[in-house]
Amino acid sequence: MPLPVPVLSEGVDPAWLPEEAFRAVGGRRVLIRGSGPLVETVHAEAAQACARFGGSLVSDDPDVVLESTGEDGSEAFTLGHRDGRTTVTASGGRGLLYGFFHVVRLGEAAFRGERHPETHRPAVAVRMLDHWDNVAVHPVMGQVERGYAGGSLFWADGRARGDLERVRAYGRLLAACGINAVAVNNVNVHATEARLLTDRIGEVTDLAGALRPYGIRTHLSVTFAAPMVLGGLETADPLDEGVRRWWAGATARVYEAIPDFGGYVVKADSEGQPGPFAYGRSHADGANMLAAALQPHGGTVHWRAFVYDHRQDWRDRTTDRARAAYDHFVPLDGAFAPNAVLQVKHGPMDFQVREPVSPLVSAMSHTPVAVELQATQEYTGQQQHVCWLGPMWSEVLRFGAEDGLPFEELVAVSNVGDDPFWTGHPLAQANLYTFGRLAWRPDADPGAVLDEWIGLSFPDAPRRLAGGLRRVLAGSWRTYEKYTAPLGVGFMVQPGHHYGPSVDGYEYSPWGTYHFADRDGIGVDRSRATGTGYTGQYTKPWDEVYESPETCPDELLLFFHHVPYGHVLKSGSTVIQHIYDTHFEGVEEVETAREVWDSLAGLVAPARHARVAERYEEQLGSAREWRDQINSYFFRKSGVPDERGRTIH
Ligand code: GCW
Repeated sequence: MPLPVPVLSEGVDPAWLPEEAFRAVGGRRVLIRGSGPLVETVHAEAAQACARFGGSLVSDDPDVVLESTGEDGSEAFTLGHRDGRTTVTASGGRGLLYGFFHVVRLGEAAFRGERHPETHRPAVAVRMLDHWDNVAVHPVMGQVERGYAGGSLFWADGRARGDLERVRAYGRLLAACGINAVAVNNVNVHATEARLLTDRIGEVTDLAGALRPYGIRTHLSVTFAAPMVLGGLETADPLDEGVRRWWAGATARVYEAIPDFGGYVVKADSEGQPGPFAYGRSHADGANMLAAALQPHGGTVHWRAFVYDHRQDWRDRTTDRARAAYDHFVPLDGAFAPNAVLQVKHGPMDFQVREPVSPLVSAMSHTPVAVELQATQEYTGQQQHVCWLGPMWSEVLRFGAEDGLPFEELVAVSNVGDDPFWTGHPLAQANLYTFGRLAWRPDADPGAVLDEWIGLSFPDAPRRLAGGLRRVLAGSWRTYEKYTAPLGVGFMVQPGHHYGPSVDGYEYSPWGTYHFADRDGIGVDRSRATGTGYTGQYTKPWDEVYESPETCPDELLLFFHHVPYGHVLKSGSTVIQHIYDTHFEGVEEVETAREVWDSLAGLVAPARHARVAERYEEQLGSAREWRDQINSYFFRKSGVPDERGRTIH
């Protein structure tokens, strides 16, 4: 018996799968061929859609044929439409599932005109979400580290949620946007969470069972010190035989419980997490030990490259945090096992609103690389501000991809929690959806993905609603960039929680994130000629482009160079005038967006409208705070007045 389609409890938002999204397919005669668990999922989906919209599952004369010809793991499907019949063919249930949701996305368009058979397949095989969820509520970080959408979807009351219906519904949403892997706990692995690997694996098994029918593999973050903290060994040295045996045994037991387990995610020697350095071993030694334990079972270790000195002396100008990941890992290229994937944050620092693409992404030609994006809006407004990240991610994913993708997998830090809207801010759902779609097709036009999200989430939206949603979302990332830290310099956030402005919040801290503003100028000199040499980590042409302030793109100028306030940008404006102008504009853009949103009242469900309206109030107040603090700070430092004489405090 196929499992029924998950039911959302009262008040939980259907996100991009409202019932009406299934109208086109559900009103037709649907023939399903093939067998296997994911074919059964498609069967259940189609049956429910038909029951709702008057179609039927038939054995002859169908309008649409959904056919799986085998039981392989391929995710590809072929879609065609001929002589009034739509066909979706796949060589296994996974492909059929994605084909089914593709038909849902197309709606009536799937059933019109002639469509030559077209084959769709994902550009990368692993499209993963990392949840920074803690099982036990952490005294500082709460239940979800950097989570802005309530508690965890997976963990409640100190254990895996008993009622897994919501987790099943989550799996369904993820499948419908193309995501196929989830890591269920925080990469900072605390004492309770460490045990998920061993005596508490049963809870992970339950979650994996809930996600599996929608083609999602479950991964686990583990602590490098597990042999000591869980196994009672005296060392976690990756070259120690006892340690290797311990990992092999623990991993074999995980696979007894979860045969399709995806593997481990590891944050080692990073921000206080244990790692191989303690034993004089390299990160390849560490990753390969886990890779060896996983290899017989077909699992992967995702080894994070976020390794840097977080106890830096701000007086030390020779250390540049931006260099760290490359400096640590490039010498190890070629030394990693084939099932060790290096997981690299998209920028060299830490998920700022604007960073260059990390040079490490394309420097590891003999190592599988996963690029890590951050859907949770840690530095981009914490799901209080509207900040649709599609255009930023698209720039990142296209960078260096002219002759093929420089990475093998894509990961995003999840922005989801147990909030009824899933993402706290209802419009932040667009980020999750966009991540899934761009992971499937990194060269997709993000604007088209946004339209797709609008079409699914707001079926039958009148033109004014669709246009309004597009207006408030499409430019929201650039708006956010305008009123926060300027020209790629980053940070300037309040320490700790990272919300709201504090220009010097990190300036004299050990975290390695400085802007170096003085009375004459601002920015970090990362040139080879006079700075930290970071530009030398890029290949042509970027090593040259970024090296000189004349060729460096405006939006990254202060990331790469320290320049006087009077420096003239390519835009023709000076740095100081640019700071003033963008900060005034950014706030004006939020004011306009809020008005647009207000004008949509009546077209959007009241609860959703109200939630967004509330958050616009917060966003506007916060944006004004950013504008005034940044403008005043730089006016006071530089003494240069605003050309246009606007109020600066
Ligand atoms: O962005 C920083 C966050 C930490 C996070 C870390 C990481 C999970 O402030 O909360 O820890 O990055 O990516 O490991």
